[in-house]
Amino acid sequence: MTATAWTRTEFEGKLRERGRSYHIHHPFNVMLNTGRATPAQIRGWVANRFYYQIAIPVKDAAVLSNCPDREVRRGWIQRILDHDGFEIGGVRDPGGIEAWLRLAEAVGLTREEVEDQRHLIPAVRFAVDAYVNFARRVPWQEAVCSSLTELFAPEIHQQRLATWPEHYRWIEPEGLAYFRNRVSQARRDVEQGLAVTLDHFDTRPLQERALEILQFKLDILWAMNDAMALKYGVTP
Ligand code: AHQ
Repeated sequence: MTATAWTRTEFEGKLRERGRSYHIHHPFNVMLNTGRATPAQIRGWVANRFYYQIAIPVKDAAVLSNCPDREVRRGWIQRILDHDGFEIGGVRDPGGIEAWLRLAEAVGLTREEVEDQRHLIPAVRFAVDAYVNFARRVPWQEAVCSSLTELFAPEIHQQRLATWPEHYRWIEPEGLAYFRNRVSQARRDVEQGLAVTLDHFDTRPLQERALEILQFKLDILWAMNDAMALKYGVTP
């Protein structure tokens, strides 16, 4: 006898409950956002997270390539523009990957040493590649569901904006532009991602599958922090 499906409100609540495993609670991130990170730990984080940032538009293109629904694609394609930037009808936006490279320069890295991935930890590469390959392989609605770690992202971006300027005066403030842009972009992303997820996963087994998918992506973010903590240490 299959349990009855949760209501949309109950289901959204179950998704949000998984925020307990979000990487905002990882010791490495707590160190970063409570001002205890050394410049070397911050540079290591920025250089390794760059690989995640450049993977996002590739992941999103995989979702688009699997998605036959034009309405969904019209919304989803915005994510690629957010990261890769664009020049459309005279409107230019350098995009989030460019903003991340400005963050890299603001923390004392060169663009070259970030782009050539010399600092990339193998386990970070494997975790990020697992995300991209997941999005290529699964039904597009499951890939959409995996983006819902962004339910918890506005808080982590706002936390950085609130704490880094006072803790890390050596970082030029304009380097934090990426986090400023993501607060609103993440909110808009989540609106679409949550709507697709609440609509598609409409039986209890499917809803349980959605929670598994979200946990898989939460584990990817957590594993990236584990790798950086091992390599750069966590200053108590
Ligand atoms: O900068 C981030 C970003 O562009 C995205 C896209 C989204 C996805 O499609 O999975 N997730 C995500 C995230 C970004 N930043 C992370 C951070 O901690 O700065 C958070 C991460 C997420 O919550 O998945």
